[in-house]
Amino acid sequence: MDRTFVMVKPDGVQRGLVGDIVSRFEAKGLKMVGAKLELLPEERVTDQYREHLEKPFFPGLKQYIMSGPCFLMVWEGRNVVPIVRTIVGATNPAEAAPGSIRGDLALDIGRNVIHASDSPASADREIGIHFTPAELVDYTRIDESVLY
Ligand code: RTP
Ligand code: MG
Repeated sequence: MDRTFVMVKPDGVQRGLVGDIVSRFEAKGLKMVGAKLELLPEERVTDQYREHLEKPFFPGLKQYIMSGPCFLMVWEGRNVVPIVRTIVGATNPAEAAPGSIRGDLALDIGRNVIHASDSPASADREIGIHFTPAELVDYTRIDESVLY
């Protein structure tokens, strides 16, 4: 089954948005298979955002992500990577559709509340950065027979 890495950024944790965000993925029918609240070390932030290392916003991005604990999750479901990106909304909250997490809950591209993997390859890579296999659990959602 497909998996993706999702992370509520420090602004989302500090604003008390974790429950709202988790609810949206649960209500969609996706399955949470890993979760933890963690202050990320610099190496993992750099690895996570390595495609942006040379961008002018990188130092500010790193400072933002390390400014407090993040809520890290792995979600599972058919086509979960693009489905989660749609639920998250456009990178710039000013362009994110109403009903999406960033459209509803964020205002500024530099404080856009949440991260989600942008492809299945990124998801595999990012899950490997942040979770050990033992931290990912196996269980059955009540509606799984309908989903799969
Ligand atoms: P993310 O990786 O966090 O899920 O966001 P994304 O795919 O929608 O956007 P991406 O292009 O990967 O950018 C990563 C994060 O960097 C910050 N950013 N700031 N100031 C800026 O112009 C700027 N551009 C990007 C955002 O926090 C963005 O989510
Ligand atoms: Mg990205």
